[in-house]
Amino acid sequence: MTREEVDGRAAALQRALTLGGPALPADDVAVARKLLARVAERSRIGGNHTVVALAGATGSGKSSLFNALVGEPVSRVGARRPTTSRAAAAIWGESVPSELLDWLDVPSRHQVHAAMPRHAELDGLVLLDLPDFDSRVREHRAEADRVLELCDLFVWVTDPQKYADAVLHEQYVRQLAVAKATSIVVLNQADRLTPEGTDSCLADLSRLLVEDGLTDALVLPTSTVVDGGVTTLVDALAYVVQAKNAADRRLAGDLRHQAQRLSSHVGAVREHRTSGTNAEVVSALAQSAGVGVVLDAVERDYRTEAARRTGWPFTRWSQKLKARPLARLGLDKQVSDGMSRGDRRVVLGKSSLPPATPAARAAVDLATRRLGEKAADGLPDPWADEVRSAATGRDGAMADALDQAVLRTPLRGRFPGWWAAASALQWAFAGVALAGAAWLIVLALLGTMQIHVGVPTMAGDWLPIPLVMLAGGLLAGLLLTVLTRTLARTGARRARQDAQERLDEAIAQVASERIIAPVEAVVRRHDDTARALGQASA
Ligand SMILES: Nc1nc2c(ncn2[C@@H]2O[C@H](COP(=O)(O)OP(=O)(O)OP(=O)(O)O)[C@@H](O)[C@H]2O)c(=O)[nH]1
Ligand SMILES: [Mg+2]
Repeated sequence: MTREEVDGRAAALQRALTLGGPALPADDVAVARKLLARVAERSRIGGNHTVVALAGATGSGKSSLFNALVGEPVSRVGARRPTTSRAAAAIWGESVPSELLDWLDVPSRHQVHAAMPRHAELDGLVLLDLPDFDSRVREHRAEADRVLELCDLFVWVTDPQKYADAVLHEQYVRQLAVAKATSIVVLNQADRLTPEGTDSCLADLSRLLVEDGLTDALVLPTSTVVDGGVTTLVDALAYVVQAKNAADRRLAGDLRHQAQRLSSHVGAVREHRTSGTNAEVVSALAQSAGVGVVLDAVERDYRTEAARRTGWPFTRWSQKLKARPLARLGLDKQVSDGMSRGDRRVVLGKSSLPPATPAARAAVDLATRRLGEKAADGLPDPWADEVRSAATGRDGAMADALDQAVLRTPLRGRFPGWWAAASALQWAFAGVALAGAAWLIVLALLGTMQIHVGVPTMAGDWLPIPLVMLAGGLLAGLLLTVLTRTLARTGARRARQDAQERLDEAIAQVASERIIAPVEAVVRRHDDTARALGQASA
């Protein structure tokens, strides 16, 4: 465990809190923030010191062990229980780490004599004697808990009578096991047992520790009343001190533990919670935007326009009296490409489309709710709620956005080339018919004046050309009108399809901006939080 790994975990946890803060339980967030502050503080004080606390029930012999290790009777060892009430520190090494001890808030400091055997091996050790951690005296418990939270490693001191105490295991060892801060357990007062008794006690204790989750704890027998009774503990402490990473291990363990706790409040990172476009939502929105009405208008508009431009010239004027279907809906305003969004809004205003029906609004609600449910699937509550409300919670702005989307969509295509050709033909036929009519009128006038002029005929001798011109011109015009109507119906259907594609695209755009994007933003924040917690607890 290196400092970089601790920093990496802390940064990841910090990121998770920043991203997921409101969606994570406030209590856990507060604990995590406190931990981050402790990590920052302990890392800042750093130094080469290893803070080891002797913790355990009253009378197990913490103070006796402390004195045995220090080599002097620094801590009071008592027959009256409990004895120790405040933490006391012993320091191996030349300098006293005042800043560290101030942070630990341990005023009682004893510098171990340099002449003590194995002094050099323990250089950098700060050993703390604590009050009994399960004390009936509340202040003792508080003091022990306070220091246990800050120390780098704790040595659980127990004895043959109390090592199996269920309450101890339940309330302390298991709690501390999660943070992996305990790695040494000593069975003190081993002198009270026979060697066989010690072995079976140690085996039993190891089994209980494994049940507590402390699988990698080092279990040692000690005695403060026999010579060499604490040698194995000194060996273990020397190893820990020289590794110089107890602080980082503890911090990393705590970070991992907190990140794991928070991880239960995020869901799995899953691809495709939202698919890019959602056909059901788009079609419901299209319905509520009145796309059906618009498309009918597009179709009729095309036919009206075709009739105006290619209809029979003699009745064409009547078409001009009719209002154009798109104009009636306010959908024929022109905007140019160069216009800003705001300008377009001003020019386009609002359409005259009827408001969405209750059925259409219900369809939108249903579709968006379904989208929200799918995206929220498997997410813990606060996230799921946030996703759902991102999908559905929206005001009247949606109706306005849809209206704007319809207004902005070009609904008329370019006029087809055949309209001009058909129109020219219509005028030509009309011209022929009018010429024939004029000719006939002239003949009739001449007839009334008793002037007889020879009339050219065709098809034998009985069909006068002016009549053929008049009838043929009219008939051809009518036939052409029938033909262009048929063509216009087909063209109108094409125009409808083209408009539908463009409208669907515009509405899909609204859906993606106003529904999918907000949902995706929540999902992304959740996923980033989950990933950050994963990194912090890896
Ligand atoms: N036989 C035996 N007695 C011990 C040993 N260690 C400590 N004792 C005795 O156990 C009693 C309690 O020792 P302390 O060191 O005061 O115990 P403590 O854990 O500091 O107790 P608190 O400060 O009250 O939490 C004293 O009477 C010690 O003499 C040991 O290894 N063997
Ligand atoms: Mg004591």
